[in-house]
Amino acid sequence: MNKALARRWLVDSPAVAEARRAGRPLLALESTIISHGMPYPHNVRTAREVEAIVRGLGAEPATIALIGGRVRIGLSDDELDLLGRATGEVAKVSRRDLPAILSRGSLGATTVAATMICAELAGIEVFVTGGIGGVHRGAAQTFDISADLQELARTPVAVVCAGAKSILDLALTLEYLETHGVPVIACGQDNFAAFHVRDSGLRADFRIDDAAAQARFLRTKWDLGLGGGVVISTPVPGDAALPRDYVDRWVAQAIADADAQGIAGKALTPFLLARIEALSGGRSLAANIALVKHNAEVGARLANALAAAGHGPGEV
Ligand code: PSU
Ligand code: MN
Repeated sequence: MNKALARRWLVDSPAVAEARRAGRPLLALESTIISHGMPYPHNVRTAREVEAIVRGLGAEPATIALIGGRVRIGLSDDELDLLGRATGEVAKVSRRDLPAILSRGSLGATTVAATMICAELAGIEVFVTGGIGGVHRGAAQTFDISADLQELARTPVAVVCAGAKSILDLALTLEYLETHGVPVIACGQDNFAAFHVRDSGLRADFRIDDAAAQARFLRTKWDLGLGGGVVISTPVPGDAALPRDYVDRWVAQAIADADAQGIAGKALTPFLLARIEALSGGRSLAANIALVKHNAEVGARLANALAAAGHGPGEV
């Protein structure tokens, strides 16, 4: 691949360009969470608050989206608002969709998969999201496995998340990641997180709480040429976590509604997110906002630690 050619499709925001000049670490943020993951105006407000948290910890947020035929690395407040408001006109862009939306020059919000691709091209090693996509329940029949998992297998970016939502089959999601050699690191507890709920009941591969140790893990993987991504799972803050039995009920109802309405393909995840939010009377949104902010702290610390970490083996 000709990376110089690929980079001609990327444009840094003035703030990102300034951070690069100053040698400050960059932290990638996705935009599908803004356009398809939360309702307006909570989505835009949260995106701005997340950016402020990252800046407060000394890193520069680079929210990634497709605007005017370019991959934009870092967005202005007006651009965040555009993505959050114009939701009907913003395409949900995964790996498959990148060439369509870029060549057409229309508005696109990047999923975890597409944000990883763009972050790597932009030289950004850490990316913060809410929850990753995964193996959907019933995937044995539907084959519905998020392209996020394939991307984690191939693209060298660390993805900080609160695990994944229980709209997915979390056990199969972890199996899939294992098959493809993607390490799942738990931060703050031993188990993989389940988005609204702190504990999925499933053990992560490794527990590493300290950002410097997480950075050494990543450097070791990438120094060795192992490539690919790493999942860093950290649970929703305790005061914002939701009771598991409630979440189970909302998820079951949302999946039944999707089945009844024949919702499938890329529309399924946004449908389930919106349905759960409605069924929970907004409680899922509050948890979502709290966990994204917490993830941003974990991600910013990791971005700083990676900037400080050297390459090669440390002293034994
Ligand atoms: N899960 C969430 N919130 C989200 C998404 C997933 O809890 O906003 C979004 C992310 O952008 C993720 C995408 O990459 O949905 C996965 O979509 P699919 O399942 O269609 O691959
Ligand atoms: Mn899918």
